[in-house]
Amino acid sequence: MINLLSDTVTKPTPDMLQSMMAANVGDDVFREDPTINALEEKCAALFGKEAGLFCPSGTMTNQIALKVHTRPLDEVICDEMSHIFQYEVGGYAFNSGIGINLIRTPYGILDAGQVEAAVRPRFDWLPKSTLVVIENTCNRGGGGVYTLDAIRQIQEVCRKNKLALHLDGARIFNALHVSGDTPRDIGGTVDSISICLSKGLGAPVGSVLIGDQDFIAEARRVRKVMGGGMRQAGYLAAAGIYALDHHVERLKEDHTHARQLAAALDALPFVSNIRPVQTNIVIFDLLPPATPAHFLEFLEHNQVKASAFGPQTIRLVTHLDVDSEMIGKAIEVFGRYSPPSKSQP
Ligand code: TLP
Repeated sequence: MINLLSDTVTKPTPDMLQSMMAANVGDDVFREDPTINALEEKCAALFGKEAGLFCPSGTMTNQIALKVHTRPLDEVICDEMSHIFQYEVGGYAFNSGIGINLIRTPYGILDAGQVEAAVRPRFDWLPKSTLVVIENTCNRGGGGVYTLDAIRQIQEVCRKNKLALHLDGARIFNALHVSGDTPRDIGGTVDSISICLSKGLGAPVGSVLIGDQDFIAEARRVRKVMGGGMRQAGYLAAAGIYALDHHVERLKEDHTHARQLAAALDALPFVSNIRPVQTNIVIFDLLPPATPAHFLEFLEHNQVKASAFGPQTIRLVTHLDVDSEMIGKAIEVFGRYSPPSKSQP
């Protein structure tokens, strides 16, 4: 099976498994897991932040960040395509009691002017803007990347209006490959970052939230109340350390594969509106009478998996368990697809 559902589907490599098995562990709720401590320090240092917190998922790191940066009745400003709005079960309202102020953009990349316009004036009858969340790369927008300059301008709006700035960096290393910026460049522009180890980096589990000491101290308490205080999870953190050491450079292969898929799709008559491909995500629309259900069934029948990402929309994601040969095969399968005739349901 050529699984292009998501970059979350990867299995640990034999070398990663070996480093997991060899991990030195302890009880992390007592902060006695040396491998988790090392991972948290490594992530924080890489981005020039003071501290880190290992969590089971990117949803949890984002939700903790929302909770720590805000108080009930506050409002978070973000793109309408943001993961925190689309795919976290409305957790901003449930966990933090906050509202959300959505900005609409073509590919999920905000500009400072839009953010400034969304900041609420201070009246008793309005929600209070206290936080901006940006997503780099933006998943639903097709894996698009922020320029450092664009983030710095948003940072300036936040500073002027006393707003915190959180980065959902589930795929931040994909973004850095394209922008050429360093982790420290990005770390200097935002208050907190959620870094996922279980996406393109290929670890089976885990995300790390980074920020300053006070922020992470409070985040640790919120992680506990969410049930995310783990014990000997150093076995999982070891996979994260391995991934950071061995799987960052190779992300550019995933980007090449995504571009190859997009170029092949562009030539097919039933495909339209391929979003600009910058990283490892390819999003496109199917022209009727082709439908996602029909297309995905054909793919599955031919050993290729992809997902529907809207009524006429498909998403493909490349990752370390998909090599060049598999990309070639997937392209060949796409080329053999024919949409149903109009009369067919
Ligand atoms: N995204 C998943 C789905 O939820 C859509 C995927 O397959 O891409 N931020 C971003 C930008 C994400 O794309 C995701 C996962 C998360 C956060 C949440 O991470 P997990 O799955 O670890 O909770």
